[in-house]
Amino acid sequence: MRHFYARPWLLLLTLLGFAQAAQAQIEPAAQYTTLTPTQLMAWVANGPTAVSANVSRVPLAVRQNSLAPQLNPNQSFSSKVNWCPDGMNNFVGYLNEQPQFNLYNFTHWQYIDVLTWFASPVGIPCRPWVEAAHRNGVKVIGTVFTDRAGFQTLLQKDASGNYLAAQKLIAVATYYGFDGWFFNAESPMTFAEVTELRNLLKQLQVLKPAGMEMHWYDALISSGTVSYQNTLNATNAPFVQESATNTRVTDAIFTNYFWIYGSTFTTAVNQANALGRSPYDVYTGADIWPGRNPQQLFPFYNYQGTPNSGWMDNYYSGGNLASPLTSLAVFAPNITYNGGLSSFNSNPADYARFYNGEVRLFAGDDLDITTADATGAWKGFGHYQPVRCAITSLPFETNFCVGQGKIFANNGAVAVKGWTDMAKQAILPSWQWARSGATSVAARFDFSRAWYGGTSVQLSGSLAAGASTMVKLFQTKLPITAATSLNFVYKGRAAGASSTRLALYFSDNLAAPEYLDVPALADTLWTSSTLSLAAYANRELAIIGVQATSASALSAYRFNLGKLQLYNGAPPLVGGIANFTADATTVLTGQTVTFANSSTNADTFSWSLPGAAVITSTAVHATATYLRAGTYTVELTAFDGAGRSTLTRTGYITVVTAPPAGANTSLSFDGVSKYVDAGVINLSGAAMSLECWVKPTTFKAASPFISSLLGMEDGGSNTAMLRIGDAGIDPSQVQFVLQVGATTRKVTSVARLTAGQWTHLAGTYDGTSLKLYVNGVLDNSLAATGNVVANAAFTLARNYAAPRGLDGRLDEARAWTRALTAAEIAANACSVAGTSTGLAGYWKLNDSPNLTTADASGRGHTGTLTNMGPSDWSTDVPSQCPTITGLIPSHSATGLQVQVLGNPVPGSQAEVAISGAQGQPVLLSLCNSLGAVVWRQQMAAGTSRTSIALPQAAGLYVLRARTATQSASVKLMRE
Ligand SMILES: [Ca+2]
Ligand SMILES: [Ca+2]
Repeated sequence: MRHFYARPWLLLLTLLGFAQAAQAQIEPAAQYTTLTPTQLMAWVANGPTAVSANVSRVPLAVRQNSLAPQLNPNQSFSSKVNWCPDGMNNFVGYLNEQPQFNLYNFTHWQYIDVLTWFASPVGIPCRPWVEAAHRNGVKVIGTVFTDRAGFQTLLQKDASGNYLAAQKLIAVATYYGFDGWFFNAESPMTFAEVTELRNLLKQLQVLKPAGMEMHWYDALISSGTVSYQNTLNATNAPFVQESATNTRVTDAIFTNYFWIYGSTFTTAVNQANALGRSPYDVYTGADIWPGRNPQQLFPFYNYQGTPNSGWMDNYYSGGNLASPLTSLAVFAPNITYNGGLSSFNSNPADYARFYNGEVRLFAGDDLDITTADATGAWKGFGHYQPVRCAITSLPFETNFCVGQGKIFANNGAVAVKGWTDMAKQAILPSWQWARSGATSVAARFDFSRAWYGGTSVQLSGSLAAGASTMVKLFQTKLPITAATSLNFVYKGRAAGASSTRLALYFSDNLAAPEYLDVPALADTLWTSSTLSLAAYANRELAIIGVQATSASALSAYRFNLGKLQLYNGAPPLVGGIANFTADATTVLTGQTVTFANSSTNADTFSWSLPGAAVITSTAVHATATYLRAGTYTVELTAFDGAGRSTLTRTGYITVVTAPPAGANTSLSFDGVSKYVDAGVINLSGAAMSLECWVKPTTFKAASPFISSLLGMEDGGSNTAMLRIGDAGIDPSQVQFVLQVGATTRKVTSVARLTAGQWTHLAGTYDGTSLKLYVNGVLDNSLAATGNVVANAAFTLARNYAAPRGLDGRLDEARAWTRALTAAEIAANACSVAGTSTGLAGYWKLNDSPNLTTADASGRGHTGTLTNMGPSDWSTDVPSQCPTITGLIPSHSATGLQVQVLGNPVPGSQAEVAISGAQGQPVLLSLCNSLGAVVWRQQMAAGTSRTSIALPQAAGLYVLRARTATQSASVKLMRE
């Protein structure tokens, strides 16, 4: 989205810049939460880019809003709020709990209606945020933010004139459980193209399920020109409603930010009325990023010399908060995280300033939502907007967890660890913080004390004799019955006599709350108290608060509320949500998988592990071992006294058979974390070459669009590598990058690689030019003279930074200190002699199941598999090298071998590999430790793999294999 004084696309650059600023690494599971337009067009629910772990399981809560219980009842719910942090996938693009406290967070859902998950080209919201939003009744919409070529891809139609992208966008949102799309088109198109785009949007209106919303950003006009209107007018109206046919095109428009005066709003309201649409379908945009646009939040920012923190007043007719003119869109509110209001993004210890910044957005410069801020000060969005209410039925429970913390408490038992998981965010207080009475007691989230999760709510300070402080926490709409009880968990201390009371405000008498005494405070353990609300039957509970009072002067008072629960009848078993991850999702037969249980509000667990050696477990963190290759489903039921929640991860674990030792293999990388580190290699000098085979699985869809293959890039001047993709080229084009003298030279292939296809690549430098060969044929070259500068750590499948990894396979990687000739490259793609002249490092990648790979050049540059496991060895090798494939397993020529896969054996069956039988049948026999044969079977000639049934008794056995001419044996440990 555009900024004042900025060129189109600046926002995209900003967004990409944040990827480095936030230093957030997208976890592997989230790699398809952004898609290219091409990937979107190919998306299917059972395809490789559909991520089941990203499916939200929380339905959108229904809100019931009331003005009377607001701090200021003279407000309006007509004006909606679209909240649009800049670059969501860079801050919070995670599907699971992260071992990091200082990720971006949001704790004011009650003031917004829609969260735009702003990411590109096609940004899919991440489940934990969707689930947190939905619990609060907030919709989350994904983003389509691409260039002309991207939109051209999306405009493909079938023979009947149906836009395939419209179907795909609905299918993606439906599959993942989010609520629509935000369209950001900021590169010019032809009139014909932009007309097609409007037709696609119209088709989305027909296809979308009830409740889904499509928002349009004010950039293109109907001619196809980019021309920001900063309001809704006749020029951009055709993207909202087509007046000639009275056809709905989108549900809302998010206008650009370059407006100052009230006429912006008059124009928008008149245009919406003329279209027969609500003025609240217009979200007048505010870009609150410092120093960029007119809508600055705080008085220390000026616009053209004038403090402008009162710009929000323009949204209301005559300044009357009951009469909003349009809705509101807020861009870049992550100002609190990486815009200078805190250094939380780089320093976890700075959390208080981050959370204060979030409070300041909504409560104003005085950080107090109950008070009017000084003239010229920022008043806070909460001054203008009432709190929405999703607390409308019993049971209601909260543990005040903000979804991250520096501790994790499980029913008061504290583990010290930094963590973030928005899916664990509780329903948070409606006001932060609505305090009245004595100001010497403050309310805040306490990150050091929690009953469950990372935080509790704390009231602390001092009180003068007879003084009291009231803190309103929740605005609710809860029907109380004779069977309703309130349970709360608390701790605290007071240096003297004090009284803490819960305050219940009912809709029929909002002026006078009913008070419930909190039993005496104790600071050692959390106390749980339950109170009957039968006395208030048939009344509607509108506000829940807490009050601190003291008859005598009190210097040190603290009250922590860790849990609050209202329910009818027996206490509900609320909130257990099963969740888990595996330490590896692709493993070998016999390898143990450990499941990390990240369920919330649960204390007992039942695992179902079909296909594993042991198929059930009640451990918190279960382990499983699989004896046969295949894909396996894992199911966890988390109990909170009784069964509450089951999570089934279908086909979650892939079990593969290890390639036999010595087989010709390749290595599989994930594009995110896996690579091989071969240590420092010196390739500096007059000439050099790099070679490898590569089979990409996917190409990079996000900046910097690089998939590294082999070589070095240390951030200084040492640079020598083959990679795929770079800024300004297609992510499937190959690049040979080399530091020659003082200059970094790049030669890019004309050819584009094909995913799923093996290709041989070679880059050479001979002192006069860089040459790039694809499948042995010279593809491109670049003149250069000087000496190569390349003496640094040499890696396979990664350089410089983790996001530059290869998602795919590598084989036959070589580094040379001389320029190979075209004839050599063409002749030696599949193998060279380790003693070849100038060979500086040579990884045949034939080292299954080791976690190192030998340097066949004899120079000792053994590669270390990093973030990898034995299941990353693959027998998928270049089919262009058949003779090599056949020759490598040298063991078969040397004699009979028998191997137990996964030893010790945890179950009743063992998987056995046989090699070297030279075409003869094999007699397998199993002896116990006393030498008695307990099992015996003849294997047909050619058998290389079999399962054998083991006796009940654990212990040591000996497995013998025998042919007419050979015998071999191996010890087998039965667990
Ligand atoms: Ca205020
Ligand atoms: Ca190999």
